[in-house]
Amino acid sequence: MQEKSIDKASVQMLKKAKQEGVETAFDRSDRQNPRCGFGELGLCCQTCYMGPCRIDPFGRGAQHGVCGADRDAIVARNIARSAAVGAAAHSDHGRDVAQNLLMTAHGKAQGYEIKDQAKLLLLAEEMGIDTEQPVTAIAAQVALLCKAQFGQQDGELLPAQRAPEGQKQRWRALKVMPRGIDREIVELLHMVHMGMDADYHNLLKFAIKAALADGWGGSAIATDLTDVQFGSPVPVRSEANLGVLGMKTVNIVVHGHEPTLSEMIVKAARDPQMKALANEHGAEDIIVAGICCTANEILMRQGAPLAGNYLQQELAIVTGAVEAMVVDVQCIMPGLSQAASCYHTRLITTSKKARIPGALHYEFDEEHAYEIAKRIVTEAVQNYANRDRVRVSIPKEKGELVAGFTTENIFYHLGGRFRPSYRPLNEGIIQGRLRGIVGIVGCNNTKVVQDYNYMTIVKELLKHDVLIVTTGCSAGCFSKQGLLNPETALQHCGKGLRQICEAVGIPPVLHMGSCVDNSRILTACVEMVKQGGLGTDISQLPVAGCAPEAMSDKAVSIGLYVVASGITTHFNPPFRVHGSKKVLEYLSGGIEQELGAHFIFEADPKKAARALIDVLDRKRDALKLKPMMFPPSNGESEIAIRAEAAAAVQP
Ligand code: SF4
Ligand code: MSK
Repeated sequence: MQEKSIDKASVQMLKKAKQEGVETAFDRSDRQNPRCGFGELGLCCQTCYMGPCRIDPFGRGAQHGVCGADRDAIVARNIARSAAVGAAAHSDHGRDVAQNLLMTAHGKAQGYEIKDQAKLLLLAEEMGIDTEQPVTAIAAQVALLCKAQFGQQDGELLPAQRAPEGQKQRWRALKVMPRGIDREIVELLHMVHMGMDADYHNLLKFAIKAALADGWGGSAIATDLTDVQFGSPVPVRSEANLGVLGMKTVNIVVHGHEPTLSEMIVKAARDPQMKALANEHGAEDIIVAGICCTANEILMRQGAPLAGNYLQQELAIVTGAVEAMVVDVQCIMPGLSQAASCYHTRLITTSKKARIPGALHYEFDEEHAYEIAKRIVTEAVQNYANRDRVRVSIPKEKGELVAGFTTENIFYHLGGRFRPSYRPLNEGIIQGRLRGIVGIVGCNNTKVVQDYNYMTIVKELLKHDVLIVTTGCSAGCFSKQGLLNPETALQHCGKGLRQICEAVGIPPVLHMGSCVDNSRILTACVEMVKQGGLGTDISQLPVAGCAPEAMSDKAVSIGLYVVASGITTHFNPPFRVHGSKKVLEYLSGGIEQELGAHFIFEADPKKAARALIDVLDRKRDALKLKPMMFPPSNGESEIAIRAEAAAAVQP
């Protein structure tokens, strides 16, 4: 089982699952081997019903599909289709949050408030909305304007204007500056229809455009309006891993992405009436813990514990101690239904868009949100008596953490309440205390030992004085492993990074939220550019991205918008590009001339870390910054680091 995960709690639950005959994604993944080589290379086309068509990668068999599409068109079209789906998923999440804010403003959403009025006013000002009117009127106008961003037919997307001028000029020159979010996604879906675009470069260009509409549009709207409605995060302490579940408590695990219902469930579970009900049923309390990005949403704002990341969703049920798993949208394995049927766990779906056979369904509706949340909590409490105590085994593992960092509050941590500024961060880089910043984001994937790539890469980067920002299930890994805890994480840091973290009182890995909150990483880069001293464009900053255990279509969209925003990004398992030399070379090289960054497709996490260090060093050289102040904590020389980093870079 150690070959499946480096997380002790997961390994323990995998053994239990095996003993109890419960199938998990890890088993199903093994059964899928060997994977289809055509699919892995991106050379299988299912676009029309004359296919599926396959291109022979060795050049001996078919080199064209029935319609004549070649390998480059098929590979690029598959990526474009994936990007469209990913951008749609993120952005539809943003639209739902905007709808919730609108209904709250109209007094029609039960149990909701507008918690961050200051951020609402800032957004209203940015959008040119009159701020001299009641808060609810401002909120309604902001929500309507955000909703209008989805269907905007012409003109540039409003939130994309936040990008630095240099980047916007590149987008305009390449004609990838996005219009409305839905507009870009629909156009891309049209382009991947049979008999449409067959030019790999053009397909990728439009995929980038839709992805930019996601990153700077749909995802940014989701982040901003979630902050307005539920409060902008502030640093908060909590715990992570399956050990957060209680032996004598009703355990509710919320899983998915949208914070709208999970916030209500946390609120309902803290209601004294619900606690009294739990006591009546013999439980000491009610614990609401999260999986995946729902976990990040309620952790960042409520300090609710995180039960695990993506590959632990079934393993939480295997503890035998989960009364209800409540899911909304995205990253929810249908296999949960089978796992839940092996225990007393009630699997409860809540979105009309994501139903699972075998699950109970309590459909979410803003007008009755709190009532629905109370009914779900009641269902879980009443299920407590059905727990088979003989089969309960909760791992002890849980890591302590500090989460809750945002573009805005990093100002205060770095500069202090009276001098909020990104200056200390930029100065740290300029002076050579910090090598740069890497955003490590993304999922788990059964093709990678769970959490191994994350831990290997992060330790290497911290040692070399790289500050890390993180979101999504990557943040889940670091939460469990103590890297978000200043007390335990600093031991991994180089001297310069350690000095800064100690002086400012932050961990070296900053948890910035869920996968839509990658938009926070973009806006933090914008602030660094504005602060000055590190170039005039995001592509000049010593920053890089890394998704070493990527899994979903959303990850493809994120990868594309991050690279298109000027941030070179390591992505593994790689995009399915290896069937086309042209697409591979473009994404890992040629795209740099057009957008200022490229992809690094590297399976070995140590080499990937070195390649990321090389990216930062090259940016430092180009900016003529001072040499690094201290050697890395393992005593390696700067010359050796550079030689190894350069060797790790792909041709
Ligand atoms: Fe085959 Fe062309 Fe249809 Fe794709 S679009 S399945 S390559 S015929
Ligand atoms: S939940 S998209 S597995 S990060 Fe956002 Fe985690 Fe990836 Fe889903």
